[in-house]
Amino acid sequence: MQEETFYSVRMRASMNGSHEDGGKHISGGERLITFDNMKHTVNALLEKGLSHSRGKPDFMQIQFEEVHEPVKTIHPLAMKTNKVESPEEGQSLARFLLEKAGVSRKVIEKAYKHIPEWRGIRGAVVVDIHSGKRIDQTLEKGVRVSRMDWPDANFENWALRNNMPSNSRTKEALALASKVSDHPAAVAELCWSDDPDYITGYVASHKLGYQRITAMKEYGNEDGCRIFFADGSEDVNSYINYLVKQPIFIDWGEDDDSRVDRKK
Ligand code: WAQ
Ligand code: MG
Repeated sequence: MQEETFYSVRMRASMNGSHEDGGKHISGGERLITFDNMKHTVNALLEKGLSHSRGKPDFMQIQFEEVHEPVKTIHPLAMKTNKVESPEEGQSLARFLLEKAGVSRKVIEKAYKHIPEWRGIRGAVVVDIHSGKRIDQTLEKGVRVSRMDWPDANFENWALRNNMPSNSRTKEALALASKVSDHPAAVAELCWSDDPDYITGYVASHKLGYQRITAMKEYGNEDGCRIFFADGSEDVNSYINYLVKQPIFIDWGEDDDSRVDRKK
């Protein structure tokens, strides 16, 4: 029996008006916490949106709500860092990994053709691995994965063991990728940041784990990408509902890290 009550806290910030009014997306954030962490969390999200390399927001919304669904705890994907010399090398490795994860070359190329038109989106797009078509209905908003978190003490153990700096960017990205891939409809994810000062991205899947790639674009470039490749023959609406609504905690244990490429 789960006794504690949890709260979903979400922030979004934009510039030149709200997102609805066509403003530029600056920053977003989603947390899952207990009530005693509310002040701290709201402040952390405020700080995240206020001091952002994409610009100074003139619109921000922070909201919280009690979560009624039971929280599920999952392990983080195992992580591997792939060092590359250039964005070209990074992008070609990303295509290779997507194919290894089960997305056909044809569908990968079809998705890549659309990436430029999806760059303003503040969430992710969902692409069907059979047709190569976008299958979410969220238009310029995108699907925003929410209600997941990774308690700090456990994340710090993970970071120490994996020789990673314990920064919140990696924590948030790995938590999101672990949630996204932990569903029967999930096939693979492709991501790089829209922040001009961060060029590391990743391909993630249940099978391959969280495969960081150290250069996916040039510094200064503000075009990000987040695509969830999904099996469209599964119930896509229930997948999207899972992404937005299912509360998830990440919990790492010592023996979770042998899983990269474990099916190879
Ligand atoms: N749900 C769906 N899409 C999201 C979410 C979310 N919760 N958060 C961000 N996105 C989308 C949105 O379109 C952003 O513009 C884009 O992803 C990039 O988001 O291990 O920092 O937060 O070193 O800028 C990956 C590597 C970093 C981290 C990714 O993405 C590491 C990153 P950002
Ligand atoms: Mg960003």
